[in-house]
Amino acid sequence: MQDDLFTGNNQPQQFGATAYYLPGFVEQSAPSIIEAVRSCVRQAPLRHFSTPGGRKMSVLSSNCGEYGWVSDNKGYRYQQLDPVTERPWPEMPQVIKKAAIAAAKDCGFSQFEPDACLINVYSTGAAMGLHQDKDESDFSQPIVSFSFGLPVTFLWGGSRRTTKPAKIELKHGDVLVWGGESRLHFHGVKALAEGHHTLTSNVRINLTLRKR
Ligand SMILES: O=C(O)CCC(=O)C(=O)O
Ligand SMILES: [Mn+2]
Repeated sequence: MQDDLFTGNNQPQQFGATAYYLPGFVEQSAPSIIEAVRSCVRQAPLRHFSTPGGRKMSVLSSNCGEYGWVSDNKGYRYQQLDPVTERPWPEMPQVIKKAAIAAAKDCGFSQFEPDACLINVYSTGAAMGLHQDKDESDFSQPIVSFSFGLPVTFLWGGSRRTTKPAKIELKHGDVLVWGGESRLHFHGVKALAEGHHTLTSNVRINLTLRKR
């Protein structure tokens, strides 16, 4: 049974008021999740989004699910059609959706209904600056974030940009869940260091699951 793939017996480690680290939660299901991601990006190709300010993001992105997060000179938003293919985003693979719901539940968010999964692929040097996830309409829904492949330093800030962030070393198969009063905390990732991973080669894959 699919659910047996989730190592849900690891106790979540709290790193914020309602923010949790689940080491290795998706390690066993990683091969099937990564295969599902490959299928998605064959249908909706990876691309560098531009920020509203006109800067190209260093990470390569795509989406699966009913809605996809996009960014261009008109702003950040969710939309049902991929602006590149002008088609709906690929359906969210069940192996991804089920793992995210299970992770959220383990952290006390039993009503998580993800309808958007942002796929981020980091190559050497790619990073994400401190930001808040605030393009969603219902902040009572948490954020669930999967890491695969190369390790990276995740930055966990406060509710203001000026708070010095804490560092969390994320490795293959780790999951972060944050919601409730931690939902709008600033976060980001440091530049990816060069390396090799058997399942992802020279990149890190992040999946960020949210309800739009
Ligand atoms: O890559 C990560 O771990 C974080 C990604 C993220 O915060 C985002 O896409 O909003
Ligand atoms: Mn984010």
